[in-house]
Amino acid sequence: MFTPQMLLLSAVALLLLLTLSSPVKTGKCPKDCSCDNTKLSVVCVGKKLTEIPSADEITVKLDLRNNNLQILPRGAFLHTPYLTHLNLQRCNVIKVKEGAFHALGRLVFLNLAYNKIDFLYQESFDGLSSLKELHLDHNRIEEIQPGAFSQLGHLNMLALNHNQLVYIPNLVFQGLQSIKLLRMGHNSLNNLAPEAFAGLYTLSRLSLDHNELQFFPTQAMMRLTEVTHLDMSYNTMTYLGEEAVTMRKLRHLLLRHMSLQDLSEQAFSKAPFLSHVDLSLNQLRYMEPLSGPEKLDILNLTGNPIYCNCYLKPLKEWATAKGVKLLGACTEPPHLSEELLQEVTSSDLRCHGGSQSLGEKEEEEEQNKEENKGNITATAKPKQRVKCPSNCKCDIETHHATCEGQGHTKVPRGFPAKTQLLELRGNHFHYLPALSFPGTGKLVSLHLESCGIHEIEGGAFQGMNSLLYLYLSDNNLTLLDPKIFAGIQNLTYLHLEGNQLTQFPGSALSLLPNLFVLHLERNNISKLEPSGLLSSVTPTELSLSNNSTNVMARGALTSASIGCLYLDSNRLTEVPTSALTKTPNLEELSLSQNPILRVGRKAFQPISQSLKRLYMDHMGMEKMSEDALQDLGSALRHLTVRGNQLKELPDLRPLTGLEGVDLRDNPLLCDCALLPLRRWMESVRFEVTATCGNPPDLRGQQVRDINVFASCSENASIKQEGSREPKLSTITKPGSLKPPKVKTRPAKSKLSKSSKKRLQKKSGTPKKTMNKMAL
Ligand SMILES: *[C@@H]1O[C@H](CO)[C@@H](O)[C@H](O)[C@H]1NC(C)=O
Ligand SMILES: *[C@@H]1O[C@H](CO)[C@@H](O)[C@H](O)[C@H]1NC(C)=O
Ligand SMILES: *[C@@H]1O[C@H](CO)[C@@H](O)[C@H](O)[C@H]1NC(C)=O
Ligand SMILES: *[C@@H]1O[C@H](CO)[C@@H](O)[C@H](O)[C@H]1NC(C)=O
Ligand SMILES: *[C@@H]1O[C@H](CO)[C@@H](O)[C@H](O)[C@H]1NC(C)=O
Ligand SMILES: *[C@@H]1O[C@H](CO)[C@@H](O)[C@H](O)[C@H]1NC(C)=O
Ligand SMILES: *[C@@H]1O[C@H](CO)[C@@H](O)[C@H](O)[C@H]1NC(C)=O
Ligand SMILES: CC(=O)N[C@H]1CO[C@H](CO)[C@@H](O)[C@@H]1O
Repeated sequence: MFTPQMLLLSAVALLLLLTLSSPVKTGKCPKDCSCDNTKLSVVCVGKKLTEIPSADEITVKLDLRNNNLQILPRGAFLHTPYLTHLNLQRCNVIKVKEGAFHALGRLVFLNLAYNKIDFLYQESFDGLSSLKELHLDHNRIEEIQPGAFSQLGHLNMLALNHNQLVYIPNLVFQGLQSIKLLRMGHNSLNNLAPEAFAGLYTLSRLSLDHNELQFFPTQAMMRLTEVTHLDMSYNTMTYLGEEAVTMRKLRHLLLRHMSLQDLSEQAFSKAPFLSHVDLSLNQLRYMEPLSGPEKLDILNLTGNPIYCNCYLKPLKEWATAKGVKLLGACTEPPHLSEELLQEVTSSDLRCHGGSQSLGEKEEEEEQNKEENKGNITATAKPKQRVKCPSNCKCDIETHHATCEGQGHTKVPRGFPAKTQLLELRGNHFHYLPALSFPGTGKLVSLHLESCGIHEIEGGAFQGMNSLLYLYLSDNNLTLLDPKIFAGIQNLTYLHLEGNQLTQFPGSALSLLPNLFVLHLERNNISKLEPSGLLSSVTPTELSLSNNSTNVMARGALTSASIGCLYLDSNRLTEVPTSALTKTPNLEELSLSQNPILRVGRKAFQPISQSLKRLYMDHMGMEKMSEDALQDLGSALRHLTVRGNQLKELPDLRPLTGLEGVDLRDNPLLCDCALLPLRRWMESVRFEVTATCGNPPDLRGQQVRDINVFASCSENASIKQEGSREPKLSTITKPGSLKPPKVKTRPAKSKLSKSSKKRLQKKSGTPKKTMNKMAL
């Protein structure tokens, strides 16, 4: 009746029963391992272990690097359900069976790098519902079954680099709802299915370098709507066609060391936010100006065999006009060899026989020709013969003209027709009539700061079709004529800060459909109301800091485009929740330095899906409702409540997407009641800065550095009935914990000084990402 298999089965069952039912004693440490009961960590590194040691049930960190586990069976970690960190690097793992990680619902970090895994099953990672980081790099993965990651809804980082992937089928990454970083460099990818990246709505960084892609995988990449950084270097592409890169948020694109010989001038036309394009170490001999990206800062052409002749001239002029930094050097012709592209002047770029390229006909070109006769470096020569108004300077090479602080009382006339930047700050214009700037149709940037301007007639800027930047800061404007911006519909950046506007200039702004950034700081706007026509403008960044705004009416702001809103240093007394019901894409909000003493329930509910950075420092805030932030869920990345009067904090644990929290300078009482906060700080993988307010001898000290917790009863939070996890909400119940008993060493902060600094910087005041002047 009994077969050997059955015997074996019952033996296994018995063994399992024994293991499971054996009494769990605190302090028990598996053979060959070292245990730290303070940190609840068990370390068994390099012990030739062939099975998972049975660590204490309450173990939080388990380090099993350098062993010989080979196969991770189903339910391999059932006996350590509280694990948050598990390191299985270099364990000779060949197979991860489906369900291997069942029960590890608290695990946030799993390292399986440097093993021999070749296949990922559909359910390999089931159960890891809190996992944030998964390292699978340096394995032999050739295939991933769709659904392998479907349960990893909190995963931020997935490393699949240094494997043997050849092809990525459709929908492989479905379920990764919080993923931000995906590494797939150093594989053998030569093909990506069109829907390979479907569902990765939160991914911001992707690396696909060192693969064998021969074409830019346009279709697959189009699905990555949030990606800002993409590394495709070291692939085998030779050409980039029109609209090859169709990625609407991409800012940094690395295409180093490929075999690019040419690219369409429209290659990036569907990547409007590119600011850094690295095409270094390719085979490009020349390039056309790129159309599309309006905010390109750097174009890296280092290590390309660039031929610096007249065909490069459009690129050079475009770069100068747009403020694009061209990195790299000429290879040919010999007399320009190794000359930096940044330093070559437009007039150096000539074709054989001295002909001035491509049919330039404008007056100043003629002048240039004469001046440059027979002397390549003649651009340093004074340009007396250039047309330029008196008391002004006009530079033909850069297309800049300046009359800064020359006491002009009328706008000078007669600038070179190709002038792109006009600097007029610090004059005394007071009043600008209609058509104040004739013949400036090429102007891109106009500076009129501090000119005492108190009135501008409608149509003053008419004719400046190319204007993108207008600086009217620090003047005395109280009201804007509804037609003031007529004729400059391409304007993108408008500076009106430091005037005396008392109303939101909605009707004037309705003529600017392309406005991207609007500065209205330091005005005197006290009410924001729907009648102010805020909905007629569509900037992505709106700064209303340092006004005296005390009212923000329901529906005052209805704009799908607004992403950043700065309302700091105003007189708001509550979070303007109802004003934000129609701003579904708001990602950054600053309410710093408003007298908001209480933040109530669901204060951020209307923007809970989009809000990533929230600044509420120095408001005198005394109370934050327990569920003030809970709606924000996983979207919120940075939270600052520095410098308030908070004695208690709401539970921050539901904010699973956090990357930085600044709680400094609040009157937190640093005693055992704060242990749960300290525990949480240590359990999360980002910087939480908090300082003590009391008792007096600890005031100002970092919660992470103090050692009062050493003397707190260890069972305080661990042995609480029904919960083995630090409970943040117990902060609100000081005195519920007993005084010192067990002497233990305080855990040290694991972050290096530099990373602390970095994070402090990040979580300080709102970072104004507004664009610098591009010229
Ligand atoms: C430009 O490319 C070179 C060569 O790849 C590299 O060393 C350099 O760091 C790059 N610079 C920037 C700003 O991209
Ligand atoms: C070109 O002009 C520079 C000064 O502008 C002068 O030093 C140099 O000798 C000139 N070279 C020739 C070939 O004329
Ligand atoms: C400005 O906008 C108009 C249409 O609104 C467009 O035709 C024109 O090309 C733009 N000019 C520039 C320099 O972008
Ligand atoms: C005009 O504005 C400047 C700077 O904003 C300010 O210093 C000056 O007092 C203002 N003048 C009047 C008359 O309001
Ligand atoms: C702000 O506007 C109010 C009227 O709304 C006015 O009384 C006050 O003087 C203005 N303040 C400044 C600094 O212009
Ligand atoms: C707001 O005003 C304060 C105090 O006058 C100043 O320190 C701060 O820099 C101002 N902020 C902005 C954005 O203008
Ligand atoms: C911690 O454990 C000790 C003894 O085991 C017990 O006396 C004490 O009440 C416990 N403290 C809490 C807060 O449970
Ligand atoms: C010009 C002006 O009135 N500025 C005010 C903007 O709002 C801040 C905060 O209320 C005031 O301090 C400024 O005086």
